[in-house]
Amino acid sequence: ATKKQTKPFDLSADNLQQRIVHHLRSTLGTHENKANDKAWWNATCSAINELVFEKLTDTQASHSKQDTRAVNYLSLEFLMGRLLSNNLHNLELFGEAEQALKALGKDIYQVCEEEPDMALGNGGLGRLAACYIDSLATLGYPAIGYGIHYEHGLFRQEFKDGHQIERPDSWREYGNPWEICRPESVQEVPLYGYVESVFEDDGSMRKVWHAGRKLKGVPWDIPIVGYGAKLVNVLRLWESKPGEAFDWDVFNAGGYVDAQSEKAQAETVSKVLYPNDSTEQGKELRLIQQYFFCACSVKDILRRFKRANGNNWDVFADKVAIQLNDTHPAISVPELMRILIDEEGLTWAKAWDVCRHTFAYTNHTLLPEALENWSVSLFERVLPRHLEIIYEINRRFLETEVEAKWPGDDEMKRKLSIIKEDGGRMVRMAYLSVVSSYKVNGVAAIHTRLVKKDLFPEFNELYLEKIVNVTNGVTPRRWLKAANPELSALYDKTVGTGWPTQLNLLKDALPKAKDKKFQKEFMAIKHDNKLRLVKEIKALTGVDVSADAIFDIQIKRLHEYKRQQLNLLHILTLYRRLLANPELDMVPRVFIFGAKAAPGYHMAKQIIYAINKVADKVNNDPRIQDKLKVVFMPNYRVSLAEKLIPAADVSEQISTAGLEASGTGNMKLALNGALTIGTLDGANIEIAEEVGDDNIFIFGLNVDQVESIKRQGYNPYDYYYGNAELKAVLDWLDSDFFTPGHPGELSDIKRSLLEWGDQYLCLADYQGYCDAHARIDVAYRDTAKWAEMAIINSACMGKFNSDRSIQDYVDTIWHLKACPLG
Ligand code: DL6
Repeated sequence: ATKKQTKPFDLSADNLQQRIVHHLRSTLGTHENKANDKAWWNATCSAINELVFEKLTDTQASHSKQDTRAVNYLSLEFLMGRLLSNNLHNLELFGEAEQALKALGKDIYQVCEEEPDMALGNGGLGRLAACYIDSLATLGYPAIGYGIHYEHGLFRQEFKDGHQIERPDSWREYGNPWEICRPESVQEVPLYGYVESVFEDDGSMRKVWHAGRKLKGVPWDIPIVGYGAKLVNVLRLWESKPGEAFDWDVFNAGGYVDAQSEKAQAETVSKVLYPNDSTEQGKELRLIQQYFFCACSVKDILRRFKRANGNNWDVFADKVAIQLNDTHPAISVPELMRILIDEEGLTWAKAWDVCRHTFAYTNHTLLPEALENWSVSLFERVLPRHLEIIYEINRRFLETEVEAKWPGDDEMKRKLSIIKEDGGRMVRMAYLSVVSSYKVNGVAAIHTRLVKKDLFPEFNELYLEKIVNVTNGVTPRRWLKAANPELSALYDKTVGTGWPTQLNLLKDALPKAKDKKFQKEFMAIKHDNKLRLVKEIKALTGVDVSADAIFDIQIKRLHEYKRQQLNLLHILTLYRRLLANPELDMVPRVFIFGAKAAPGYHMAKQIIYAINKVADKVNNDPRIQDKLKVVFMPNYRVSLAEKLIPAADVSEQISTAGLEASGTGNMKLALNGALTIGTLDGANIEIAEEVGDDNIFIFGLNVDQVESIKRQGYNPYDYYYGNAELKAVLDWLDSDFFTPGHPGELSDIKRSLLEWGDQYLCLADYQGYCDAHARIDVAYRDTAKWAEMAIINSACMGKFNSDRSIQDYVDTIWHLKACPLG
């Protein structure tokens, strides 16, 4: 076990207590006697910020002095969750803060509950970005996250008669203590207009973009405290405002109302996060959002570069790495080209060389609907100069690189063109990203294999070393240390306190996996966490559940490929069996769901409705003697995940093989001692390699089998007619059993699985899935064996530390040098 380092801030609880009281009085203008919990939370944040902002300033000074290469992580989403508890843990001040608040009569957990989640993301992609900036800071790498300062994050989900209702999320309605506005770094963002060719006296020609509209990007900085506070990096989020020039004329001419409406239009750009976890296609506002944050970020990057290096463009790529988190920020490539050529006067060749050594791109999905294509006509209207640049990138790419590799092959040129010509002209943002980047990565081994084989096979042939794998990871600070304090303490005691950074150290607990005393301690912690969740379930859903049941949890976005509907079919199967035989010998199960559906995704919303309706029935049916419970937790988000994950016995990772790029919930759940029931998909495969096949419940078709069954012509009716239980549960959905008086309300689910072709092969995997659950039922009865398996799962998650992922990025893509403070 590693020795505990000295703390980054040697603050006593007493000292912290004084600072909290000071802020309560002088920052918030209230008093201990009348302050509510929100004020206590605010005062605690302010007390912590005294330290955080000091470190932030030191970090910035040190980085600009050292001027080493930094990574700029561009992401349309950062799903941060709450910051107070995380920051306290990373500063190693949680214990002191707990004591300080206790002395003031406050419970720290209750105070932390006051913080609204920063839900500036949809799901996996955004949460990954949050884990990565935590790891970058922890490892001491110079890095800055760039994104949008959405006024409204992902919608708040409520259920009304089982249906999902979306309500606005106003996370910063009453301010946010973690951010500071930086008016000195405001950027201007041009849009629309036309491009003029200006001929110079020397016969040369340059392009001038006359924008039709200008926005202002106002930066808000959120400090990112690394664990051990080696440094404090920044997440810089841009808020849109009207440009300086344009509304004053209208205003002065008496058009006060018109000026206000222009202001509102400009502010719309950072108003809301698009609530889809695959891409919103063709929406002008979405394109503007993407360009808005890329333009601000690229200008900000250039400003910092020029401050240190002037116009020495030869060293640009030595100092600057820009990571494109999926294709959403891909427009930053033509933006950098535009600035270098039109404003800085570089030749095309030089500018392209700079770009090609600067950008790298992460692909997060193979789903065709998520691959961004923008219509050429929309592009032309909104970003006319960028379209010209993309045309030129494409022309040169096809005429030189593709021609050299496949001479005279016009079909190949058509296939690889960044501009798709058939079925309406489109800009293929993924192709633009691959062509412009020096590295492209997938997010799990199987995913990268499929990116190479199915998504970009020709690019993989053309650029031999370009596509690489970096398997995702999660930060153990948030997802174990902060979320599961009891298990953390057990690990501290067992393997020492170094594990929050060296997660492989958890393996030192493996020899204790069979130790009865250790098993008892480990499972007692799980039980405590389950008891806490029992209360939360009661508070949020009104349902009583027992902590002695198996807690079987599926938490992730609602999507047909993630197959919550398959989980439902199995629940219906158990329910049917219990109705036929109430004495059926089964370990009681609580099936717990958490998921938001995109507001326009009909089938996803139907699945939520169906689960809620089945839950109503099952939970109130005395015949089954509480052996089965189903709960759908409303408003799934990071802070709810932190309560669910430590309490899970079973982790549902049941996507159709080949469709979940990686998954990260699978890692968090296993780290907290849940056993996975899963397909051979995404990072499940690597989890199985780490924990061993005996400690995971794998079922279903693998990627090759999925391909072959589809090739042969998949017919879901074969499974329907060939499996009486399956047929019965599907037919059940047509009745009004779950929706009394309204037969057919759940029929769309059956239709999608039969008439509409069962695109995600639920019926093919149904029996294997039920059998795997039966194996879980057997395994859980052997409490010692189950405990051993749970311990092995948790202790073997070292690989999935996001610090390891970041180190992989550093070694294979970014090549950064760690620059911790002093
Ligand atoms: O890489 C992070 C995360 C993966 O773990 C998930 O498997 C994948 O579905 C998710 N993708 C998205 C949507 N992507 N786009 N575009 O969130 O990325």
